[in-house]
Amino acid sequence: MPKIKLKHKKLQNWINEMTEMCRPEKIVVVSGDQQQKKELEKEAFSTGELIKLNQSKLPGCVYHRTAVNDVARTEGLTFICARKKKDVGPTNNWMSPKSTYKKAAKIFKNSMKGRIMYIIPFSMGPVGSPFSKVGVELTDSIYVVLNMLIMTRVGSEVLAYLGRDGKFTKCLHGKADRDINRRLILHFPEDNAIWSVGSGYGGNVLLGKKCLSLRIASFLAKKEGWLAEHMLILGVELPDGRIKYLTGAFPSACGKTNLAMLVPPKALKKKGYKIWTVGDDIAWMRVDSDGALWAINPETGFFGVLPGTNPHTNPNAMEAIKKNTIYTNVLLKPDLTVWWEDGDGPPPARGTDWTGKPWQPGRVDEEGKPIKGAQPNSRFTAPIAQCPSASFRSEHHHGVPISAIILGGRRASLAPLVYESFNWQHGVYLGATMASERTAAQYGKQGEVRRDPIAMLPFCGYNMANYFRHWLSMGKKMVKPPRIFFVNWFRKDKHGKFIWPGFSENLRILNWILERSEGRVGAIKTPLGYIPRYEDIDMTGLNFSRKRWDELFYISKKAWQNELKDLKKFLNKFGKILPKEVIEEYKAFDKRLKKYRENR
Ligand code: OXD
Ligand code: MN
Repeated sequence: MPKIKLKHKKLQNWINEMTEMCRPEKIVVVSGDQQQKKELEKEAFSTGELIKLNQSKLPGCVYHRTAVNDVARTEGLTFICARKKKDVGPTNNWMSPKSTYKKAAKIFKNSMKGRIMYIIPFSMGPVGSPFSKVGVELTDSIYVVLNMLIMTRVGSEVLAYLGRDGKFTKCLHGKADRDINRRLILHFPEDNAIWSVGSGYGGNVLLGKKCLSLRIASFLAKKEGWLAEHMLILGVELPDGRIKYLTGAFPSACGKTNLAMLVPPKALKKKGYKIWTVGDDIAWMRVDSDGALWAINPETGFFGVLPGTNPHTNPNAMEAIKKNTIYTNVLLKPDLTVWWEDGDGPPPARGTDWTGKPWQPGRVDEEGKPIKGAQPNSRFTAPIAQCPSASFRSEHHHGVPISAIILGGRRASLAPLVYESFNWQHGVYLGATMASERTAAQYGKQGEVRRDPIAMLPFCGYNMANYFRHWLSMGKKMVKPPRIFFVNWFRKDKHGKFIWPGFSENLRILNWILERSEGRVGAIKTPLGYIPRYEDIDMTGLNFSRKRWDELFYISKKAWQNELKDLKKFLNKFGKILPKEVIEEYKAFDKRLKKYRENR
């Protein structure tokens, strides 16, 4: 049996145990240095795990295809294995730790025979910061190693920081035979451990990301008194030179990555506005010694969706992925560059699709449906540092101070463009009751409303009712908690057209949010919360009429009453442990609605 010798006895014992079970032929510790990375790439090119892209057009870029049945997170196969079922709540899949370890061990047994097991020591957040957490991932996939090198801080420095007895999350990943019937994504919060087997898709296998930074971290955050959230972090530089930071929670397919990298519209850029991207997916937030909320992005890379990413929707992302990027499941062009739907330019005359088959525009399947060149969830993995708007604060050990928290969703006809909660408790209620309509690109029925509290439904590592309680208690720890806002960029008119232009123009709304958070501007009180006055939004360079504005902010009493009915069904799932404050807010909103007189 291959062995390595480490100073850290617990780490050593755990690796021995996992080696015993998986039986790799060799063990390699990932050092984080460039030479080793080059060798790993070379090895992956030789086996076909990776394809080298055109190095003069895409320097440092590589290409990977996953198995066709392994293209997205598999929520149905994702489990929280706490000892008591009630601790994971009604929104998580549960299995008992004891029987699950046994079941998964059978799949892991001998699964790395003839293969190499890589040991990846990694730090989520700057190495050594009190905001950060360390993990060690064991994997038999070079693709995982190369992604982790972009997404997190990896290597010898982390091992040195762990010393002889530092705490770490045990992360085990094995590709096994990638049979969907033998695929399991398992979290053992009470053991600070993750086991993922049978998948090669990013969200299931880059264990620092969703598994550690959200599911395990949310459990730890509850215990230790901080917040691990599915949120972007961005800074808005104001014309007076100050930078104010926001975090934002949005369910999938609401443009979170685009918002994190927003480019100001010309007229606002001229006035001196600028955006600083701290992160596009995860925020870890703590109350610091000044009594304010501070946030770090524990990641160092983006793992973003490609279809729909283009110079209009996200020019900064297009810039960020020109070099040193891993492309997964897109169309491969004959010149070894890449293409995806709604990307940059028309489709090539021919290419190889994400499944490895020859492709031409207009190709259809047996049912006559168009065959896509790129998988709808195809991805780029790129270093944040390559993004033109990357923040200079990403290595700061306690991150950035947060002035406002944004929650969002995709609602075609219900929610106004923006509204502000009355206070922290009301803001938590807005978070607990968040929902979004599914798009064609998502699994499930198009247009169907999916409840997704604070965008954490698939990521909360414990009972969500207690998660709401934790949020309520965090508000009491702060001297001046950030204000909480809800935004909906996706309201449509009666012709089915988006009313608000979105993208860059969203900065006008972020600006109002920041003005509100500093008490510099007034607002209109509605049953939902405070909404902006038309004249308070900086519309320089944008032709947007008051009539369209009023359409954006129309509040339909009947539609909201129906929403409350639907919401009740969701909240009832939690039974008695739902915090009384959430029920109080529900009732107060119901009462405000009853009194409300629509003016149309
Ligand atoms: C992601 C997701 O990949 O939320 O970030 O699914
Ligand atoms: Mn995400």
